[in-house]
Amino acid sequence: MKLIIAIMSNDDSPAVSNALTKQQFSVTRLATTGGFLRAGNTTLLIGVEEEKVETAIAIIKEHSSRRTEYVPSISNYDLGRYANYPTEIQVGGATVFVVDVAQFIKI
Ligand code: 2BA
Repeated sequence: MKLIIAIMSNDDSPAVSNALTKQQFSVTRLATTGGFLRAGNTTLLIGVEEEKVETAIAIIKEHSSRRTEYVPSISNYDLGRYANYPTEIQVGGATVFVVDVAQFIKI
């Protein structure tokens, strides 16, 4: 058995955990904080049989891949008027660890 530890943004985690749960994976959600940015993120713990690890990672990837989004930026004065230029930002992405489970016991 393996334990998948997946750290992702709070925005992506509901879609990831819903998709995993629909596919019969068991998921524990932890509210965590990134050490560098000190911003909230979500860590999912997913205990899976070894042969299902790739399926779980594919689901995580589908719903949390790094992508480009556009947000309105601060207005710039241009051509005699103020104009809003969208700014490109990178959102999403997940950090995934897969570790061996020595024992799995439900009491
Ligand atoms: P990512 O590398 O995508 O990491 C996103 C979050 O995943 C991290 O949040 C942290 O909570 C977790 N994480 C990533 N790698 C990890 C690891 N090896 N062990 C444990 N947890 C891990 P933050 O720590 O707030 O980092 C946010 C982003 O800032 C990182 O995005 C990375 O692009 C950058 N970053 C992190 N540490 C950095 C450092 N020491 N110097 C420069 N940039 C750093």
